[in-house]
Amino acid sequence: MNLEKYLKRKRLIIDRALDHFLPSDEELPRNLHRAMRYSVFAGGKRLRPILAIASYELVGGRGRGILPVACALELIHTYSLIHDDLPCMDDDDLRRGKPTCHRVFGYGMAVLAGDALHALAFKLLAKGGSRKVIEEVANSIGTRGMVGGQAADLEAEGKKVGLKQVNFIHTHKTAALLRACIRAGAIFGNASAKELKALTSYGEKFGLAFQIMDDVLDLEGTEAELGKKIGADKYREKATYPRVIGAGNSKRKAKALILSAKRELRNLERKDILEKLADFIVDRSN
Ligand code: GRG
Repeated sequence: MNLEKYLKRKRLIIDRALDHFLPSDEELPRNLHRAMRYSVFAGGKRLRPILAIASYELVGGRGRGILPVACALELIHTYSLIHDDLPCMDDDDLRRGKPTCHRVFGYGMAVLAGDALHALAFKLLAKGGSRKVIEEVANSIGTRGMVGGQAADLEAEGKKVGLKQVNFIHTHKTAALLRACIRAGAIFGNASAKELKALTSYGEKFGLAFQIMDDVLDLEGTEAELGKKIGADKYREKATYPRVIGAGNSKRKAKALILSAKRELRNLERKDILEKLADFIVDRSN
């Protein structure tokens, strides 16, 4: 199947579902709901819900029952971006090509919009009805996942770091949620033990490669393509792969991880989309 067509079709379905699940702009408190919708519909790639759906479909899942879970993953991602952009974290003015949530709605409303998206995500996960999926996602975004990685990332700013530390940050801050998206789709679709094992390994490698390429794009991308200021990692002396091993080696590492991620799928059926998604994230420009 053509990946571009697949992405377009899934994005449409996901956006319609997000629109349905989010409170309307007119519901009180209006500014809070406007801030939530502003950030969710600012134009993300919808990679996380698409990974969950693709993984669900790989294990034989069909239909739209996965949508509350898929949308929950996008809401969690958006909450993390809103909080990450705040002055107390990365202090960014631009996200997804638009002024960041706190620039438009103020600091307090941005914190609350993130909190409310987080809460709504768990309501949707509960609607999905799988305790295992709820646990999977909660583990991936807590202290042993995204939030723990973000804490390590903040602490590493401006300090000399080694590969071990950068790997810890990347696997927790970014890869843990991506891996959970793939596992959540598989668990929701009643994956076999063999399928879940292969998809978990694929998710780990995919997640790390994704963050390494994000580091590279911060150096080599453009503001127009990325929809955010570039060079911010260097300016803030962030713990990144290029800082430790250089941009060329970082790209080689990401490509090797993607090759290895695809190899994990070799004994599975219906792997076409996940293989193409893996190539997409190393070839992407945003
Ligand atoms: C604040 C709890 C908390 C966590 C923040 C996700 C995160 C942790 C920080 C975001 C900083 C960042 C840019 C990390 C790089 C990886 C990443 C999440 C990139 C953005 O994801 P994309 O490219 O974004 O999928 P879109 O906009 O397409 O959804």
